[in-house]
Amino acid sequence: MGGNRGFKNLPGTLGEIGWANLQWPPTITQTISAINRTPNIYGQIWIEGVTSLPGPTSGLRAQLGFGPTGTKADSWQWLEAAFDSDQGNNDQFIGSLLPSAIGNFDYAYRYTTTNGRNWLYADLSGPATGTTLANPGNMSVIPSSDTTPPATPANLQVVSSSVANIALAWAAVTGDPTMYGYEVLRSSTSGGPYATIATTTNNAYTDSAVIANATYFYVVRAIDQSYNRSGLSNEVSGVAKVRKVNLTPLRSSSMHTSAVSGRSGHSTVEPG
Ligand SMILES: [Ca+2]
Ligand SMILES: [Ca+2]
Repeated sequence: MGGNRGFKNLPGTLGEIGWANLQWPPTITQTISAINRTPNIYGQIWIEGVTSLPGPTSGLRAQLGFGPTGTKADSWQWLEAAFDSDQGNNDQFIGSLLPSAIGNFDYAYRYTTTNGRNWLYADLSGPATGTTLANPGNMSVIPSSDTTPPATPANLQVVSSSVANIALAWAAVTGDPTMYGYEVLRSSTSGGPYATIATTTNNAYTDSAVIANATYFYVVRAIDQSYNRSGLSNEVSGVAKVRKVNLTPLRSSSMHTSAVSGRSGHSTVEPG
């Protein structure tokens, strides 16, 4: 029944959206964290005779996005926002951000009634023309008190491969009291430049975004809860085809460090 609540969905247009915005807050100061998200960020939208009905609107989606200050919004990172509540005749959406770099950013909402084929961008002043926003939210991402990166991961290996994926594993990094996980980086050429393809809390990752028979080059780095990044591990290459691999045992890089330095007990942290 709720599926019949929709508005007239005109292909390729957003004409049915009467008004939309980034509702609140106008500014955010966020201490960088891999765990603690920003406060909730709200956006509202009005479609005549539709959003005033109780509850969410079928076929209406909203996303919350952010990018470096002054950049066009269609180049930003966007994530799906959830319906929050009815506010007067408007639908209100809710979301939060988890920025992974220090700096100054704009944020805003965008809305679609065509399942993402067209987006209406909206800032604190209301609907925007195009993707250049005059009045976005401003987010300052500041460093935390922890500025020491984890140790660099070692012994990165391709543990298996197929036409559909390449599986990687590496020695777990320990010794950073706020250790969080790893970033997996990939390049089509040895030595990079690498693009980050995943963040994981495991010391293993399976890359399924591969083309059969293509060759990929991987490195990993460790990150702590403040997104301090270690150096890059050794590079490995993988081909997306069936391959038999002989495993060599993985061992902890901090245990390795301790053994070399002759210490026992507490693990040590290598400077980045
Ligand atoms: Ca509603
Ligand atoms: Ca640290």
